[in-house]
Amino acid sequence: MRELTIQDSEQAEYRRNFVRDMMKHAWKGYAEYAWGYNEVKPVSKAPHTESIFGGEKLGASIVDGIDTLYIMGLNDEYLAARTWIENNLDFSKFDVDLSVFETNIRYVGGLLSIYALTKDQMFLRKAVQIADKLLPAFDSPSGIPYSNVNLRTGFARNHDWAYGAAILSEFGSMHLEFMYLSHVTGDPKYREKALKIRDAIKRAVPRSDGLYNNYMNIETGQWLARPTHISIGALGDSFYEYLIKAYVQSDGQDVEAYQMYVDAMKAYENKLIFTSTQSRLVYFAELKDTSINHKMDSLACFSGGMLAMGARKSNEPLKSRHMSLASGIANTCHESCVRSKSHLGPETFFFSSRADAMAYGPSEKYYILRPEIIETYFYMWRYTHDPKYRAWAWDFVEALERYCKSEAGYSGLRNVYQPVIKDDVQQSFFLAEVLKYLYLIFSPDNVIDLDEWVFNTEAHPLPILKRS
Ligand code: DMJ
Repeated sequence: MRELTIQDSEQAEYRRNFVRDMMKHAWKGYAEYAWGYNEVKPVSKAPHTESIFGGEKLGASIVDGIDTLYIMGLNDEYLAARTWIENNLDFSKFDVDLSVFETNIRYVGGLLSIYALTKDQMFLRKAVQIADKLLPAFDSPSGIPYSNVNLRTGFARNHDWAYGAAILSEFGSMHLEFMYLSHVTGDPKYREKALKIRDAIKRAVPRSDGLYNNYMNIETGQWLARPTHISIGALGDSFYEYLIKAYVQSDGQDVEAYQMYVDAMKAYENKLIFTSTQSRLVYFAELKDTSINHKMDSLACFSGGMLAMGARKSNEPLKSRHMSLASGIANTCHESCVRSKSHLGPETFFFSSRADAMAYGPSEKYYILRPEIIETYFYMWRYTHDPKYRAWAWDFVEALERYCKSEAGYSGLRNVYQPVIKDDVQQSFFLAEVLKYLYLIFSPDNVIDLDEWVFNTEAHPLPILKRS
C-alpha cells in the first residue's frame, strides 16, 4: 500500500467539508419542515413519525443527530438542538408504547454521548429520565427486558410478531449504555440490569453448535426450540457487536464478553461463513430451523467493522484470520453496492447460481439510508489506512448526492437497480450514523480516537472506561 501524501490530506479535507455540508442540508430540511417531530419527509417536505416511538413528537432526529452536529462543529445547529432538548424532551408527557431497544440506542445512547462530549449535565439528566422509563421492561422472570414498554403505565410486552419471545439483538444491546449510566451516575441499578441480561444468556441451555437463536422465551429464560433463526443480520446483529464492544468499553477487563464473542464467531466460522461460487465473495449466511439461507442483509454489513475490531484486540492466529474475514466482508458489501446502478446496495442480497451479492425480488431492492456498509469502511480505514476505503466511501457520497438528495434532506430509494422512486423518509440514523461515519472517514484519526471511544450501535461514541 502506498504512503499517504499532502494531496491525500487536502482531498480528505475537501471531502470532510463536503460531508459537513450534507449534514447542514439534511438538518435544514428537518428543521424547516419537521422540527420536533421524529423525522422529515424530504420530498413532500412534511413531518414523518416512526411507530417505534409511539407516533409521538419525540424529536428523534434531534437527539440522534446532536452529537454529529457537535463533532462537525456546526455550532448554531447544535445550540438549537440543545435548546429543544432542554425545553421539550420529556418522556413523562406521553402515554405510548415505545421500543425499549430503539429508545435505548437512539435516545439514551445519543444523550449519553453528547453528555460525554460536552460534560453538560442537562443531557445526563435527560438520559437518566428516559432510561428510568425503560426500567419496568426489565421486570421479567429471567431479567431479560420485554421489547416494548408503555411510558405511563410501565406495562411491558414483546412484539406481536415474535412468537411471544424477546429478540437477541434487542436485549443484547443494552450493555454499553447501561454500564456507562452507572459509571456516571454512581447508581449501580443500570449495571445490575445489564449484567442480569448477561447472566440470563449464560444460564440458558446453549445449542450444541454454539450458535445463538434470535428468539428467547423470557419467562423460562430458554431459547425457543422452534422457530430457530440465526443471523448476524436483522434480529441478531448488535448482540455480537456489543460483546466485543463490552470488552473494549471495559478497557479489556470484561474477558467474559470477549470469550463469548470469540466463541460465537468460531461457531459462525464453522457453520455459516461461506465463499460464493461465482466470484469468490465471503459472506455470512443465515440458519432458519434446518435450512441455510445464502443471503446477507445490508444490516449484516456492520460485521466487517466488528471483525476488524475483534482482530485488533486478539492475538495470532485469530488476529490475521479475522482481519482477512473483515476485509472480505467489506469487499462483499462494496460489491453489493457497485453491482447496482445507483452504487447503493439493496436491503438484502443473495449468493446462488442466479445471483452474487444481488437482490432477487422487488421486496429486497430498496435502500433506506442504512449506515452499516459505511460503518465497516470506517473501521477498515482506521485500522488499515488503505486508501481504497476512502475511495469507496466517496463513491457512496456521490451516489447519495445523485440519487437520494432531495429538496428538504436525503431520501431512501425504492429500487437501487432503477434508482428513480424515492421513499420520502430521512431516517434519523442517517444523521446519527451515515453522515458521522462518512465525516470521520475523511477526518484525522484523533477526531473520536478509537483508543478513547467506543461507538454504540447507533454510532454514538461513549468513553472507554479506563482501568486507571
Ligand atoms: C440503526 O438503528 C442501528 O444501527 C441498529 O443497530 C440497526 N439498524 C439501524 C440502521 O440500519
